[in-house]
Amino acid sequence: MTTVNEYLASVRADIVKRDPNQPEFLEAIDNFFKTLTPVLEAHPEYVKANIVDRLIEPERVIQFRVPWVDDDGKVQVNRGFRVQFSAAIGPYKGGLRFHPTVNLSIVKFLGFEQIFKNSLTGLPIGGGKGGSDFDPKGKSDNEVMRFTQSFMTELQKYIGPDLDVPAGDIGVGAREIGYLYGQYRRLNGYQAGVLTGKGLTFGGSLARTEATGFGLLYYTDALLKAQDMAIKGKKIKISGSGNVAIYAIQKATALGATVVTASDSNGFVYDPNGIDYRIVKQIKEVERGRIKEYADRVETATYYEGSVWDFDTDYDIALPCATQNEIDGPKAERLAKNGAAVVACGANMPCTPEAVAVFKKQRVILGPAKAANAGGVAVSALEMSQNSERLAWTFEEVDNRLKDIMENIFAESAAAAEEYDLGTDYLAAANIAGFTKVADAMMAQGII
Ligand code: NDP
Ligand code: 2IT
Repeated sequence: MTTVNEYLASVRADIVKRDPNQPEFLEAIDNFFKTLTPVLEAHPEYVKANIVDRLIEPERVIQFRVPWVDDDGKVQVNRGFRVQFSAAIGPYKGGLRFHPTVNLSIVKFLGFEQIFKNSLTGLPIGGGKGGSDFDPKGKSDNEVMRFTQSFMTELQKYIGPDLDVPAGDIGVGAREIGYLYGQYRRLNGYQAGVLTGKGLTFGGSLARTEATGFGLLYYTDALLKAQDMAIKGKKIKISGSGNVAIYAIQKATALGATVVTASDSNGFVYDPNGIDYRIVKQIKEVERGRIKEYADRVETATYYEGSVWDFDTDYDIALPCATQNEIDGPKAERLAKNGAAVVACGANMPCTPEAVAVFKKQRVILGPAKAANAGGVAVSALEMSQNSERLAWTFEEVDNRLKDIMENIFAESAAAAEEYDLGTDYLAAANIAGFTKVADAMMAQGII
């Protein structure tokens, strides 16, 4: 009889053969497979129904040309993607990323993780992700609009409020969602629920902008409480200075912590007195500037080139909120040496497998991305609910629901950790809890 580990190894070998050039996707699969053995051993019916092999193959992959004209009148061509990974528990749901590094491997890794993240929210949303290798940096508003309209002209054929509901991710914020929605509406008429993260005047939800960052802190708070720790008084290192980072800084500060760093892909600022999220917001959201400018405005802040994770300072909690694989093995060793006891992931897959192994060895507790950053998509699902009932909830109502959802995600992970005797391995626990619900839905729906 084939053991569970032999089964997983043979599924993995098939992926490597089919998609030899998708390292990020393979990394996401490996992270997942490492944690699946106990649940598959407890549920031989999942293996018999070949659930895992079916899950790792997207239900649909769409790739398309995005031609547009820049401000100099030059014709540019970018590549667009939408990976509709799994609709087992609800319409495909997940963000769009506009960044020069976007390719099929990145979109598939994000789409795959999104399935289980969305399952953990407890809301009826399946997993998908999309984007383009378009770089919004340095582009005029008009260029972003023309690109975005071209992108949506093709994407609109494949999405809909009950089919697939995109939102933002890296490089896609309020401006891009506004243009995307405008073009969708022009082509199809009013359909508020086709995108989330919309502006408040056309169907957006209060607290969606804040949701991922706030949710990250609600999750971290729950995780700390379970270890008899508290956020109040803690020193926190945050990477990134975009949507997730800004509101993580705001909520961490409100909960009584001091956030000493913020970063971008060039460098980072360090301020032992605490980073002021309002200044970061002004620089990044309003002026579309660089984090370096923070140090020009705040006397106690210093700017350094390079990665914030290579900078030595004593701190308690790490919140990576920039991008995948930002913390590798050596950076993880440094993090542990600096005294950090907890890492909670605002970004998707910010820690390499080597980093995760270091955390395990050094007893640094990891709050995995699927759980810790699920607040954004959770409030996206609440935006879909509000669009369906044609109502708008108050900030307080959405924020309270977000808090409940994040606490529930931690509680479910903790329950899975207990059931499978995983200690504080909340990565394995979140994978198992997210997977079980999707697997049960797939079992009930037959071989499709
Ligand atoms: P933004 O585009 O608003 O900000 C991204 C931030 O990360 C910027 O500061 C950017 O710096 C930095 N960054 C991006 N790429 C790199 C890189 N290669 N190296 C170093 N820094 C980098 O994106 P978000 O804040 O929305 O997303 C951040 C992370 O959170 C991503 O991993 C995303 O998938 C994840 N996430 C986002 C959610 C959301 O609702 N927005 C929900 C859940 C997860 P620079 O300006 O120099 O590029
Ligand atoms: O990674 C993510 O969860 C997001 N970028 C948010 C997705 C969403 O649909 O709100």
